[in-house]
Amino acid sequence: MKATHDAWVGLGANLNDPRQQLLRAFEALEALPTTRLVARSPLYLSEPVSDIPQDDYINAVARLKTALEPLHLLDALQDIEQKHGRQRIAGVVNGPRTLDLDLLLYDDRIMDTSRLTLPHPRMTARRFVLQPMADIDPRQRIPGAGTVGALLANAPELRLQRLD
Ligand code: PH2
Ligand code: MG
Ligand code: MG
Repeated sequence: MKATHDAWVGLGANLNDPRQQLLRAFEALEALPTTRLVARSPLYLSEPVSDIPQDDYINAVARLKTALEPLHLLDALQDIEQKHGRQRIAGVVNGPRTLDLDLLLYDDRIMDTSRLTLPHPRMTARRFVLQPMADIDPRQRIPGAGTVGALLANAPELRLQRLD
């Protein structure tokens, strides 16, 4: 297997036993074809970033080595979301969810299409993404934005509690 690409995935959930959702999602990522889960962050309890009142989230990130191309990896992530009972509600942005898997980084790829934007456009200001990434590698570069560690130092405050 030539799993040569370096991909980072953000995991989030705040419905239906969110901690269990994330643990199952790590297993599903591990089971993807031509893909290895090379690192997983601790789990965090985080305050929702949303205009809609909702429960706290469980967040984490995963680092993969994969031979899947970005859009195939995205298909695979959305497939896992569906299997976890994710329902997308038309017109509702940042609503509660059983499982959200966001492709954050794929090598140093920059792209902006209707299906996929890389790097993930909101990752540079979200502590619930940057903190777990920093636990794995604070020197990781986000194309066009700098290192995870530097971005974390400047990110807006957010209530975040490490769970394990
Ligand atoms: N995801 C969102 C919107 N707001 N807030 C937290 N704390 N964690 C998330 O994963 C999250 C969010 C949209 O994907
Ligand atoms: Mg998201
Ligand atoms: Mg998403």
